[in-house]
Amino acid sequence: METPKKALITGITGQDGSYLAELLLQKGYEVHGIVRRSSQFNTGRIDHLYVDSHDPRARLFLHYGDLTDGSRLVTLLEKVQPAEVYNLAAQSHVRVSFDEPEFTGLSTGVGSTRLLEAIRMIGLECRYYQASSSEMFGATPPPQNEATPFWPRSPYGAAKVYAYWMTRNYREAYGMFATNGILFNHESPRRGETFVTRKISMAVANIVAGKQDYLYMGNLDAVRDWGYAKDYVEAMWMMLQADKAEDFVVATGTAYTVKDFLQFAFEHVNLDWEKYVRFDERYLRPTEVDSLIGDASKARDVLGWTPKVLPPELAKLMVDADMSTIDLRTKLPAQL
Ligand code: NAP
Ligand code: F7E
Repeated sequence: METPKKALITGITGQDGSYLAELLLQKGYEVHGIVRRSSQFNTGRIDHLYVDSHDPRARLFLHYGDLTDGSRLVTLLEKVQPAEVYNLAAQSHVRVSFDEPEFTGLSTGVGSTRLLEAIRMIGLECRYYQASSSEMFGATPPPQNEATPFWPRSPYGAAKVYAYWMTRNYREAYGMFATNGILFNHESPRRGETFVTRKISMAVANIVAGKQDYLYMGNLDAVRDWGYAKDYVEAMWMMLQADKAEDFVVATGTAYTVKDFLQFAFEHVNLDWEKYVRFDERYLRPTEVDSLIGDASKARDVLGWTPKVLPPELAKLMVDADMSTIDLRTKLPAQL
């Protein structure tokens, strides 16, 4: 039997990590994931993939680790010897990054350098994917592509710009196969509950079930290019199969406001969003990113990647998923 290819995913417990693990397992990989130790299990998004490691069929293996702990990254890489490393771990919430700028820099920014340096130190021959973000474009007007200058508007965006350049630097300085996927917003039923699309889809489900009266929100005029996370992890994998390491924008090219998304989600259950949504300045950011609309023609032309799900359908599938699990939730999410 052929030895399976090994991949290591940081951030495997997150939205993208869980879809990527699914994809790689389907493709026959042996998947290793780094999990942070917490006082409660934090593996809810990947539990359905887990087979006890004593079982000979097990192909998903989890290891404790943290991007702020460089020596652990060295020992893990040495032990696992992955052919592909996907660095998805980050403090990924833009609003929270204003509250925790230092931690965001240490994990989202310097964490990437720790991983790249660990790979270099042990001389591991592997392909490296860095989860870069459209937030790096910040205030630069759309459409944004690989040549668009960065103008980050948050500690999160600034940390991602640093990680982007470190990835390029390791590629140019040491000849590493290190690539940046510059992904625009992507969502799913597994999206964290405090990101805007999921906050909306959960609120719709809660309102229909009579568990919530109002939805408190911030800036409804921001324009985003929302895609489906399941489509986007395929682009990550394609980037590491390419002939050479390059950077790629991944986006749908569509532009909708937060108001539009509210309308798609509420209309799906025949409700008028304006009757339920109220303003709370807590959800405003000190500096906002007004408009992100990606031009992913390079990913289409070089990798053959195209998105399958676009925002109106995305809103509906997220609402449907939250409606179908509403009875399993015992309490409302905190309005963070
Ligand atoms: P997510 O759901 O917030 O998941 C983040 C993951 O990182 C979680 O597994 C989290 O672990 C882990 N993590 C956080 N800090 C860590 C640390 N110090 N050490 C180790 N692990 C740590 O994010 P996502 O939406 O899947 O996004 C994946 C990546 O793509 C992130 O880097 C994000 O910044 C980037 N990105 C996302 C989007 C998007 O629209 N989703 C767009 C562009 C780029 P816990 O489960 O323990 O918290
Ligand atoms: O906000 C506005 C908010 O938090 C989208 C991350 O995955 O994508 C994500 O960052 C917009 C913003 O995502 C609320 O002001 C209004 O304009 O869902 P979000 P984000 O900040 O775009 C990028 C590409 C990443 O890389 C990040 O990791 O919605 N908005 N009212 C609100 N946002 C939230 N969260 N909550 C509100 O109540």
